[in-house]
Amino acid sequence: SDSYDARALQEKWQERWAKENPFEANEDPADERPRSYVLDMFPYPSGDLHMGHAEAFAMGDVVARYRFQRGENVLHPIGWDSFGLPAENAAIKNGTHPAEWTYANIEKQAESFRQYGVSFDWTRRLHTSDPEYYQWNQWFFLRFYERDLAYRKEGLVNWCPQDQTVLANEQVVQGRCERCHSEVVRRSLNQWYFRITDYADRLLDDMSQLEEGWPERVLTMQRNWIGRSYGADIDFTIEGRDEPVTVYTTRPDTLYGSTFFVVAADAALADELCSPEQRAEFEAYREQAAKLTDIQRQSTERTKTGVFLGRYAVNPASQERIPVWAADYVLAEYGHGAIMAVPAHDQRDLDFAFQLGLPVREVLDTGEGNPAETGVATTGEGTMVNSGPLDGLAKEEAIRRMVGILEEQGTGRGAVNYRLRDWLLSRQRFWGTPIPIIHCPDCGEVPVPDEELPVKLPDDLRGSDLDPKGVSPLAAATDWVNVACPQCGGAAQRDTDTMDTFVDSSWYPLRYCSPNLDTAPFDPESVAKWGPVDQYVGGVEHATLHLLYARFFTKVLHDMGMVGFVEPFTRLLNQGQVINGGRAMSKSLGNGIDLGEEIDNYGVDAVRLTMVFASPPEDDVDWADVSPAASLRFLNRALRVMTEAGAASAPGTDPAGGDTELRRTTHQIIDKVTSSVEMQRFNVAIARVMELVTATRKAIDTGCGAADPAVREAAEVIAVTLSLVAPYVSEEGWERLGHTGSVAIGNWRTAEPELLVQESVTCVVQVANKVRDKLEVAPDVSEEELERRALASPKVQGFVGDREIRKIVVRPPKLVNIVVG
Ligand code: ANZ
Ligand code: ZN
Repeated sequence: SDSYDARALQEKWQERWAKENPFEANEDPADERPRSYVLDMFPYPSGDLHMGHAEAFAMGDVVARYRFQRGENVLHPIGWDSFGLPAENAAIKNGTHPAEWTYANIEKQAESFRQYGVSFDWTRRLHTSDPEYYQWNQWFFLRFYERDLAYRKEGLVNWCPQDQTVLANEQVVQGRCERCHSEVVRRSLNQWYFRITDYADRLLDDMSQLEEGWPERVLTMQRNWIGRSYGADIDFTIEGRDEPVTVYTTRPDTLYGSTFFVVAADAALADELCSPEQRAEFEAYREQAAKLTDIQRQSTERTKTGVFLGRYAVNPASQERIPVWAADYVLAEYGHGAIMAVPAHDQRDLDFAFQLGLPVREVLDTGEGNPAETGVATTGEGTMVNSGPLDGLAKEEAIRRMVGILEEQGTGRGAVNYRLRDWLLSRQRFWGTPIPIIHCPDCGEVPVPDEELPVKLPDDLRGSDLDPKGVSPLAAATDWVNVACPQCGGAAQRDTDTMDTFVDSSWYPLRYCSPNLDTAPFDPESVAKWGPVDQYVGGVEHATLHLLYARFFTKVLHDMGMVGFVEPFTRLLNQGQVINGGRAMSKSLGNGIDLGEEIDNYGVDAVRLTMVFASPPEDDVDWADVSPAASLRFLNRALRVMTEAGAASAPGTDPAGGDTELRRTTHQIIDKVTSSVEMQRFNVAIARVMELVTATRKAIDTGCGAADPAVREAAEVIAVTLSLVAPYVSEEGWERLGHTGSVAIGNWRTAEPELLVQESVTCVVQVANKVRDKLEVAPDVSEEELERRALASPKVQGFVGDREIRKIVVRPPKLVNIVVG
């Protein structure tokens, strides 16, 4: 066929780029181009690149290449998020060290990225599993520890029975492990945490800086995840207990409607409050409840259950005695682990009351019927009833009044509550950053001194040494574990847990600014020049994981005086997924598409073009609905146009005298492609380039002919705009057009305003009643614009000379008459 040889083009240009490194960010302070930082979420080296990578990196590359074309000094680095479980599981299976699998996959992916033609600065490459990198995770941990932002506590944690490790709340998705999808169970363990809750308010409030640049749905997910609510803490006296028990409520106005009190069944408080008569029943219930997963516990479908604890609490407003129950629908780790139940106005409480025959008292009349009769709790606006001093008030006023009363009595106070929990950091697995703490029988927790970092992973564990056992495999490496206490010199032991790998990804954008620095995690001056990231590109699955953690880290580093900004990512683009036949690709469905095969069949450019052209970047690409073969045909057409134009004229030809119609089309397309790329409608931009190819073909065949300067201009614009998605064909076309350097840098064109005029009208300009010039203007040109253009005309200026202008008659769009003295 007459198709270009994609493989040959790829080899040719890869070699050229490897030699010339056109995408290296420039650190020279004399370089005055505006700097920008474009970052794709770095990959996990799970195997070779797949279709998902191909899509994400094609989108990120459009952004980066556009900025290169606009003449910016772009930082577009690449590295690997190379710690984590899959490497460890592969090592167990193969009897090897996780490093072998990890670094082999990294090499594979690096090679594939080069082939894929992504505009990376390869000189800044990093791998988080290198000690040169992870030593700084340890250094940060120690700084956090000094600031009381890292601490260890015993508590109920999420445990993945499959992966045999704890998980952060963020890694539990609908009650299942984010990685292996096993149902998560609860265990009580002594674990390390980062105190992210100290930053809850700032994580919420600083989102005002992200409203322009981040997708609304990600902001909403973060807001809900942090879950700030305003309400009150109310102290209930418990009969027979000295200390009152505090509950958190968002509805202090409903206090008179609280007809019973519920403690989380798995909280220590339930055990403490249980009377001897109820003990047996309670313990049976608790055992039953412990078997449930979080999914089951939180299900609204499930019939509510609970057990009376044989005790009474006293409502601080009404002084009424109310029974204390234990139930599993109240969560031990939220609020204070106990609630005042208001069945009339909270559906969960109402279901419980109906189930267990407890009284329901309406305290806010909403006109929607009494919940005691309808079984539907009312939550809207209305008038307070059955509430002593609150009667007759509206809800908001009643909330304020009740908080006032409680504060006066000293039995309650306004309070803010968050859903966000501290970040559980420890993992009981091997392939991660060792926690730099030494446990000494005499001195307790002792930080590893900075000068002893990194605490490197031992390299003699492999295969079955890494079998998950519920404790870290590091515990078995006794040579590694047993050390002298840095404080007293006595026998002590290293902490054997490793850090959550989300620590690694929380600060890698900063590391790229000075990737080889060995005296600090990054150079603050360099970060000040490049940071924050202008455009971040990656999947929405990180909305409450990586993105929340990276924001937290940035704020802490800001407080430590290391970075000048508080938000790491100014703009965020979430690309969609590549699916096939309407379904996510999966082994079990057998609908996987192999990226390597697609590239072999159609070439890199056609695959990239197909990804970007399929839909707006946020949408999924269904590979069953697209045609890489059609993309390839288009690229062939484009290359032929560039080739023919190149053969017919030389670079530097002035387009001014060229075919006007084609020139108009070209400049309108420049304008539309530019605005489409800026609005991240990359698919629309490509559609416009396709139109330009068609118009240029037509001009060559049946119009002005290949040698017309307008054809060269159009062909060059095709090469430049196409370079955002099809780097090989556009480099080749650019070369055939007679250029020597890379097409990719600083070649973007700006549309000439005159040529953007839709349909132009010829305007006659007279000087002293004689026609002296003709202007092409828009039909709706304004008086001022027309006058300005007439006076700017060199011909008109020549005839006016130094005579005085007496009067200018402007009749848009057709006539300007200049009366001179
Ligand atoms: C009384 C009440 C009356 C409530 C009413 C709601 C409506 P958010 O907004 O999510 O913060 N609650 C408090 N601690 C709880 C726990 N540990 N487990 C389960 N539920 C708990 O929710 C706050 C509300 O959730 C609180 O306000 C409390 O119920 C419940 F008409 O108190 B409310
Ligand atoms: Zn000691």
